Amino acid sequence: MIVIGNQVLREQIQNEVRLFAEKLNAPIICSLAAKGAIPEQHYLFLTAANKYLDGVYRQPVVSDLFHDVDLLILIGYDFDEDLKPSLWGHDKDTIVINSFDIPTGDIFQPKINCLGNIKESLHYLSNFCPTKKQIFSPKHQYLKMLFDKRSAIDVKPGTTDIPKIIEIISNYLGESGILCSDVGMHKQYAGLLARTQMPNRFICSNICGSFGFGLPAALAAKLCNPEEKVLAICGDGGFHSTSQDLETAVRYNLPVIIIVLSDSAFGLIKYYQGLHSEKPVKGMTELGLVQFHLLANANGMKSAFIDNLEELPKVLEQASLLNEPFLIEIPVTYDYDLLKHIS
Ligand SMILES: Cc1ncc(C[n+]2csc(CCOP(=O)(O)OP(=O)(O)O)c2C)c(N)n1
Ligand SMILES: [Mg+2]
Repeated sequence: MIVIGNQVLREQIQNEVRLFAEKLNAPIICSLAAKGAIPEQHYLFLTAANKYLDGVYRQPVVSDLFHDVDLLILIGYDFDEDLKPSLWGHDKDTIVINSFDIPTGDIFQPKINCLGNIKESLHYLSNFCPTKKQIFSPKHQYLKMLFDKRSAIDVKPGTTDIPKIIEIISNYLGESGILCSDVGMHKQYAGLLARTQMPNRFICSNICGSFGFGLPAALAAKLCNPEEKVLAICGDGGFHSTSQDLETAVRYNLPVIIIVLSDSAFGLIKYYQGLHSEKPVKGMTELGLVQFHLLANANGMKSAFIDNLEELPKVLEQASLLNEPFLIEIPVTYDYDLLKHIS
């Protein structure tokens, strides 16, 4: 299996990586930071991956993903991108191919560390690579179908269909639109489920994972790509860190769309408290109700409040036609018990 990290995008060597994978006939996964290195409909591409896969797909995906894998070739990979070696266990052989050394410390020891120009390493290694006859194991065949569909996820009654929101956003953005994600539960859904066909079309804060990233990232993405649709997806908690940039967006008239998923909570933290059977601490992870659509108006920005997801595609199109910054507030109820559904 080939595992792609963000260095591949930084060095713009995604085509060489794809050709290498095609020569080997090896399945491909990537970190959230490397989304778009390989178009997600590519016949060898399985999924962007991290530890939230099981929860988002509500079934034990991670163990099946790595079950039949005997060798992982990690290209431009940094374990800090949240695709940790613990996901595949420590009993599998690994080859790291990177242009600079990332100290792995006690986290994992690659069997071979192939350090130097990645393009040249791939070129050299491909002379020795046998081609696998069978592309996918039966488990990978099933997973490919699941990942390509994305919508195969059931939604627990009383919770919001977050995968549906991500699907609508992906449809709106098309192939070249840019999705910037803030940090929280919503980032895991967006990172694992958004369809990303081109490099640098999914932007999120990795390693530091600082929330408040989504809105300013979207403004920067729009400045760099004025012709592209740009959308920020944010949670209500993190959004407060940089919500003053609503005014920046208005002042510079940067036509980005900002979606705030409002669960009146630090959702991801509440999720972890649930996993550890802790009660959410009132006033710590649960927040008061904020009317984000009014906050946008207070900054001179138009907005919409949507409590029926059916309306979202139309509102996105209308907002896009306005050609000015626009905020959409969506109240959500996350499924905080995600992993408990896996037997
Ligand atoms: C600056 C900063 N402080 C704290 C955290 C830890 N943290 C990660 S996610 C999260 C909760 C995010 O809540 P929200 O923005 O509402 O998103 P949700 O999880 O509800 O989708 C927190 C506190 C962080 N990543 N960055
Ligand atoms: Mg929240």
